Amino acid sequence: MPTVRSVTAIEERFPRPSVMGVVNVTPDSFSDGGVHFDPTVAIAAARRMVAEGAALVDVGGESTRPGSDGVSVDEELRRVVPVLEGLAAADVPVSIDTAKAEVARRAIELGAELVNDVSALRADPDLAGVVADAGAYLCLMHMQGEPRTMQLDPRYDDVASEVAAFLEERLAFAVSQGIAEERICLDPGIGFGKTAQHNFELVRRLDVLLALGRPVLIGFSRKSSLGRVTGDPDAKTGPLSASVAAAVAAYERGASILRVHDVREHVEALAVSRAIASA
Ligand code: HH2
Repeated sequence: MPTVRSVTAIEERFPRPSVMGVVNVTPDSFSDGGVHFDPTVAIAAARRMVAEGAALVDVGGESTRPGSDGVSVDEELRRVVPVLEGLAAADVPVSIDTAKAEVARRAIELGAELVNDVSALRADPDLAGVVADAGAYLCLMHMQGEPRTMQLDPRYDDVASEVAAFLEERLAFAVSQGIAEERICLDPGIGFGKTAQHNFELVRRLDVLLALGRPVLIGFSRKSSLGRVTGDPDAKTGPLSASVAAAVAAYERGASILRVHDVREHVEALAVSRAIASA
């Protein structure tokens, strides 16, 4: 008889709303580049995020900001391994923001529970096997183009249905590779090959994505669309107030996991939204 592995569904492990704190161990991330480049600082920041109510922290060693080039496996490991070691010792729940199988494998060995792959299993043919073998959680994100050029001229006929169709196909692929569907969440990829209008429409029409039946993760925090809608047409980042508004709007339209840089403010705002919903 085949053995049936019991799996905790991602929505049980990270119930709505769960806040994912961003810890970029990079010199060049768009909003916090260099801030957490020292492992001691990154570990302290991650611990503070959990104390402020984050359900997990997302550790990334490669910037995917518009215009960025990739980094090598060795460099990415050099950046994230000391941080992952420190977080394992501190019992901090971790997600690894990587598209590389080798980085994911090492991170999972060091306790990472979730692999956050902005390439949705398109960049490294070995990544699906690493996630499947470990029984890790997985986030599949939509991106049009690649970081170096994705913001040059993004175009869609119908952004919500095209993003949903892409994620439906990547979800089927992940499941075909042995990853339990219950372990997977989906992300429309705010800012990844999208105009401000596309980003806002994706949140307004989140029901199209939710129809796929998987929890949705949204990362709108500090993104430039928020700076543009609040008055700066050349903004490279967005303010905290606008980030909180976008996260609450996404949550109220059904998002489960909110990926944010400023944990305390988002946890507090989401608590108000929840209180109103259940009053
Ligand atoms: N956004 C960024 C990076 N990883 N992962 C998911 N699932 N969703 C997102 O929206 C997302 C992501 C970009 O933001 P940040 O990590 O702050 O910057 P950088 O890529 O420059 O390190």
